[in-house]
Amino acid sequence: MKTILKGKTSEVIIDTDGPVVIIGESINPTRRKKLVETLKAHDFEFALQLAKTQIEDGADVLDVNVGFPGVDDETLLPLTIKAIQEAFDIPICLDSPNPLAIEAALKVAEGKPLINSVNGEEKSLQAILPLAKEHGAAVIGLVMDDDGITHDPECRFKIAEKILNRAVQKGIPKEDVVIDPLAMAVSADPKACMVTLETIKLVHDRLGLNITQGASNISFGLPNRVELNNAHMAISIWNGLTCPIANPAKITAFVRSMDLIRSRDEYAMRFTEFFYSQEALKNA
Ligand code: THG
Repeated sequence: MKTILKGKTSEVIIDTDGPVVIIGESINPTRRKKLVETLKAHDFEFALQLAKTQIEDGADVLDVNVGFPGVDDETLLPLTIKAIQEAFDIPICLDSPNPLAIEAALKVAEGKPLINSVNGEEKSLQAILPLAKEHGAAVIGLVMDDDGITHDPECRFKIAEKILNRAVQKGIPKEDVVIDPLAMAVSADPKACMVTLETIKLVHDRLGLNITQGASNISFGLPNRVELNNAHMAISIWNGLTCPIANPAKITAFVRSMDLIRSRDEYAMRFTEFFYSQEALKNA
């Protein structure tokens, strides 16, 4: 299954049989005071710097989230996306819980973006799917619905299937639906990772769709986060995860290793290229 995303002229293929695609998470105000302050002032320099660093570190797509208390994201999300796509030819993942902000962002996004996100709630399906269809965008489906979040992988799978069916009914191609199995903190729930890993397997085996997840969600509240995230990421990728939302500075070397081990990187080309590009940056 191939989900094709586009920037101004660039193209990124998320392929269930290909290498892992990295969606850079860093343009997100969570714990980034400076991003909040600069975005409030419509000063995009810092956001552009985060974009540049993430691209150098291996991001294929950039997640853009401008959610902070009091924000007018209907104005700010499109402005931020325009600034980023004027400077960088990269596909965007539009990250907002507000359908009006998503709609405004879709009007200015170049190429073919990824909407983050729709979920199985009736009002979300009705607000987001028509926008994805109208703008020819791909969409992330979160496996929660009007009954909230279930801890049964079969129930999470059923929500994924429902989102897919509703999208296809609306005329969205099935390859443009990417499922998020809801990675959550294992410190709060000892079964959190197992539920997510099993959901990934079910969605991969039965629907064959591309799968994303927040790579660092599972380690909230714990030390040694990178090691913990990567252990979880290895099993997730083995089960069918194809496009994590992550900090590329912390995940790219690991992802290149996974691709090489899984025979998705002939002659270790991407593995070594990444190593030498990082060496060049260090010596620049
Ligand atoms: N699924 C989908 N979208 C998502 C998430 C998801 N969007 C938001 C979030 N989860 C993923 N994005 C981020 C952005 C920033 C941080 C974490 C997730 C972040 N993390 C570190 C922390 O928590 O302390 C700090 C930065 C770092 O480790 O470098 O800032 O699950 N569809």
